[in-house]
Amino acid sequence: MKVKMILPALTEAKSPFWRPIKYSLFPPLGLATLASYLSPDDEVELVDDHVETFNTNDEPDLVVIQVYITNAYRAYRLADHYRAKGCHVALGGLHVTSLPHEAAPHADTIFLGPGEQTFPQFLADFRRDEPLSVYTSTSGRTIHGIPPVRRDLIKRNRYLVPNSIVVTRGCPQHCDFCYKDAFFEGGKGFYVQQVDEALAEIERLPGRHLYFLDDHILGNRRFAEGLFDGMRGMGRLWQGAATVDSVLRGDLIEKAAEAGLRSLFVGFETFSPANLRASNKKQNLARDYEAVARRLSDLGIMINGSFVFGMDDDDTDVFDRTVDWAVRNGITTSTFHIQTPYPGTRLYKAMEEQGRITTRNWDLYDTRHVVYRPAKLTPGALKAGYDRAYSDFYSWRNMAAGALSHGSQKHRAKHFAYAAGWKKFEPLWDIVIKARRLDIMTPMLEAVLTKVTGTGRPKPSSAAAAASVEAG
Ligand code: B12
Ligand code: SF4
Repeated sequence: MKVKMILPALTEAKSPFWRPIKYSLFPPLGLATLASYLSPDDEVELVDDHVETFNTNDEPDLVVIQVYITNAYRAYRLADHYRAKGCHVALGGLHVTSLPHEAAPHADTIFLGPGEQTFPQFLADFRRDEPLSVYTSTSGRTIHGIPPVRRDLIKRNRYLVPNSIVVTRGCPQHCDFCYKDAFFEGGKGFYVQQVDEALAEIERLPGRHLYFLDDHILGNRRFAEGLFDGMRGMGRLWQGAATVDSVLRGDLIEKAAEAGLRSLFVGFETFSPANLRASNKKQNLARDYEAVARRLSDLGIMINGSFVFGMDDDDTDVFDRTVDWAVRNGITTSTFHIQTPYPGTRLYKAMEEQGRITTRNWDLYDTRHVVYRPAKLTPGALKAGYDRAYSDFYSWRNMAAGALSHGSQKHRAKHFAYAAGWKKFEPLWDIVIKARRLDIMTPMLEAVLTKVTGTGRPKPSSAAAAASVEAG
């Protein structure tokens, strides 16, 4: 059987004005995971529209397309194209799960939820010529004993981080704005791989650098401890994501650092307790955000701070306050978002009931556009504040100031190199991407992520000492 798997790109990723490096970070791991359920006799092609142009004149037996919210329109166009030729088109992923009725007219089969149980079931039905039109993942979700990801299908030199990996699914928390509860509805919302299987998957990855794309790598203490014990001594350098509270609790973060954690994506999101309560982000309430930054910095772990603007308690000063805090506390990179009510989430439902959704053009649901009516800000002020936050945070002055907040010379240098490398060298990234040689940048990334030792901290400046975190 001939199978084509496609990760369509969002319109913006194809624009000459956009940042190609952002879309050349990670390979299509979800599709490579699904490909592992195909038989060795199947002829499979995996294409990633973000990083390659591909032929659409072919006629595979089965076309598998992954749909995110911002690539939905292109995904539907590709689906319609292949259906018109008589190919069987299967659509799945987050957006299909949120809006099955929107996706269904473009597909022969749609999939709701994670694919590890439903896709093999569909394949068996398809081979018998009895495929269903909808498969829903409900009970019996597990990632124990899943086959190894088909990494042979990934064109490694097109990605800065070819070694992305997930060893858990979902998250134990329930934030109202997050995709998670909608995607995992009807079954378990957080489950983990077996430690030895996760370690075996890591062993299969060449080089030193890894990026765990798990929503919350510290979410299951027992699993994480086992994983980090197994990884100690492997010489890996890795990045991942976790919540504020999990960084403060116990000594898991020290174990992660010993296992090679060098940079962590942390969901600070907002300093306002009212915002935290309203979005059910309970795990951040009354947590000392500065202590999180200090603890990670002392372990030599760089921080990618996630911050959301436009929640109902935010007014015009939220942008400057957030940037000041991030710079003072040595946050290496910041990911700012304009609050975005994704369909399927409790936030979307609430906004819809209040009549506050202003557009349903999914291309704009990329956290860079205002798609609802904010409470205390005008849409224009929210967008302008968001844009300003990015340019202020990544100004040379603030990158230097943030770097200087760390105790060791090496951490300062790493911070500066990482932040500047990410935001200030676009032409260089473009050249390397065009040459399809992103692999030559990996040693540089690994050098920036090497261990920092002797992190004696400087005495906090009076400004830093005076800074307070409302949520703390
Ligand atoms: C890595 C990542 C990226 C990477 C690259 C993605 C890639 N190459 O795959 C980059 C940095 C480019 C990125 C960018 C963006 N991302 Co992103 N990203 C992620 C992240 C962290 C991990 C995705 C992943 O690999 N998961 C692991 C694999 C194994 O799971 P999976 O891909 O979901 O696949 C499984 C299922 O979905 C299902 N499945 C998927 N497709 C299909 C198809 C069929 C037929 C079947 C049967 C099953 C199936 O089966 C797979 C196995 O279970 C997720 C968060 C998350 N936890 O998912 C956010 C996430 C997907 N991103 C999100 C968003 C909003 C964006 C951006 C718009 C953000 C922005 N401001 O720019 C952009 C746009 C991306 C785009 N192309 O449209 C949202 C999506 C919300 C939504 N409702 O669609 C998420 C959920 C983050 C969040 N919490 O809000 N992202
Ligand atoms: S902690 Fe993060 S991944 Fe988990 S539910 Fe909240 S926003 Fe989603």
